[in-house]
Amino acid sequence: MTRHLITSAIPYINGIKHLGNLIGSQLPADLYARYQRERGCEVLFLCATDEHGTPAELAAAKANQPVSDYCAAMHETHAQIATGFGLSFDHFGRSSSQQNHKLTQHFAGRLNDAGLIEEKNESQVFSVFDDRFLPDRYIQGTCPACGYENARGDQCENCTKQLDPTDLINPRSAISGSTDLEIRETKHLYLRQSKLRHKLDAWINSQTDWPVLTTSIAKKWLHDGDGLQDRGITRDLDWGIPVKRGDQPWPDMENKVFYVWFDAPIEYIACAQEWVDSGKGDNWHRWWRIDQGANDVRYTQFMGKDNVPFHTLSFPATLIGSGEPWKQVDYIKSFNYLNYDGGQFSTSLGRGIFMDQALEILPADYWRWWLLSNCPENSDSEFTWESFQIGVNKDLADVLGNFVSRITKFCRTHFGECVPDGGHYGNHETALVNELTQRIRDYENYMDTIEIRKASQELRAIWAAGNEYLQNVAPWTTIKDDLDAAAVQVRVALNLIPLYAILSRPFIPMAASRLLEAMNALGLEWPDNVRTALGVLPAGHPFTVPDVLFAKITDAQRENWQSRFAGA
Ligand code: B3M
Ligand code: ZN
Repeated sequence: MTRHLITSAIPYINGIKHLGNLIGSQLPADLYARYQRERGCEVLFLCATDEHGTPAELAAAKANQPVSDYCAAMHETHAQIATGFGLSFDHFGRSSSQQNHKLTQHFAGRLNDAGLIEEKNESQVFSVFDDRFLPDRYIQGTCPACGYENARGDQCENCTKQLDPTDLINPRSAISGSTDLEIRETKHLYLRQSKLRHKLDAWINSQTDWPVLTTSIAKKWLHDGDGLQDRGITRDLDWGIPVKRGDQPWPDMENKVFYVWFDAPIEYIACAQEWVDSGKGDNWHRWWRIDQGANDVRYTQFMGKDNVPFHTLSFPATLIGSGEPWKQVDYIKSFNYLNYDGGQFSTSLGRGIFMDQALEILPADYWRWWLLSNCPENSDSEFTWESFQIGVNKDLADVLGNFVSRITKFCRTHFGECVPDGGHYGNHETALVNELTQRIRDYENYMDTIEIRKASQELRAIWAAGNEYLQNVAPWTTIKDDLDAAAVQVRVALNLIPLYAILSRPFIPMAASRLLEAMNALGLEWPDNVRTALGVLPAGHPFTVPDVLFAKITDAQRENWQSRFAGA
């Protein structure tokens, strides 16, 4: 069995994330982690809050709090919401951890020893009005590559190009809006990525199975030469990881910190150390060091498309450049954007649904199902309330929920709340076993290759097969003159419930648990053999009719929510 290391892009701490952020990394990563655990694989699933850099500082200033207090409180909020959504991280770490401080400084020291760090006196944008340097997001302006007017100093959100603040056209301070800016000299460290071009090129070219979205972005920035410009990895900020070479001071670099995008991916490794130090794990090396067991780990990363350049160029440059045997990613699953009701999600305008609000109005599984089955996999996709209502009402309530309630109630009426005895499989049952066998193998293939929309369609078809079976055999008719035939039909249909619960658990874990509890069927395994799986509830096995599994969304609710989340 493969051992799976799975990481989700670590969300910035600067506020509660919206559903577009959730489906862009954490939720699909959770789907995959849960699935691989169901299949019996050993999984280490890691995520963390990304706590450094200008997003954190700006948000703390706005909240009028010291940035370390702000981050500590916000981390708890993120963690609680993640639990609410059923995100099954083995550890939810913090990029501000001591483990990450040490490891980031370690990498900087190694890169320096390898001749891959250059100290440069350089020109940085200084705001006279704000009396400070303006790194990264402290500055906004027009993107030199695509002309987008609200590009930030670190990256253009529109075209994904990584930027330096001095690249921006018509720059302005993000703190005060002031355009009274000067260029001043300051010393910084640069990672000489260009020296690693051949190694990175070879590594990216050897990844023949990556999704097109990932490879096209990686190659675009690699071959443009642009993505491989030497990149500044330090900043004139107070909050962050102090610049050191290993545990040694770095002359002339006092009062500077590492750039957030330098330390954030290193947190993937530090997070595994945190997992061990918190007592939950016993050995992180066997996940991260190929000289210590990680050579047989399969490592999969999940992220939005704007994060791809950092994961295909910058972070691999850090790992390769260190000259140490670190585990490299095997597969990068990246996502397009989810739009909201005819526009974009907007944090500043309060437009769209944020994770905390979503959980206030409906249980997590409703969101999980819609988001995953409509995820922006091959192109951007759009959340509309109509589509959400249809997805929930049809798939969850009509297909899955209705099947469960119909058969459990029918059984209760005619045989009581236990699985009926008697009868033998006929043609309908054999056909059902064959159909499910084929569909489950297809479902497994889609889940293994992380084709999420296709997997969700297959799962829906598996649910629908239950309704079709009931429709075809019609136990409500059979029972009038052949009690044995009705018994086998009911027994098969009841057994579909735990089968569905196990298959659906990666998508809708809470509803799946309720089904297994109602059917008194805990501790079941993945249905490798459908015929065997349809016998797990033997004749005489007691169950209870579960409460309504999924309530339908009414038109009134839909209209109410639509106006409530439309934004200012
Ligand atoms: N925090 C950007 C984001 O939240 C960034 C990801 C870091 S992954 C190492 O989209
Ligand atoms: Zn751009």
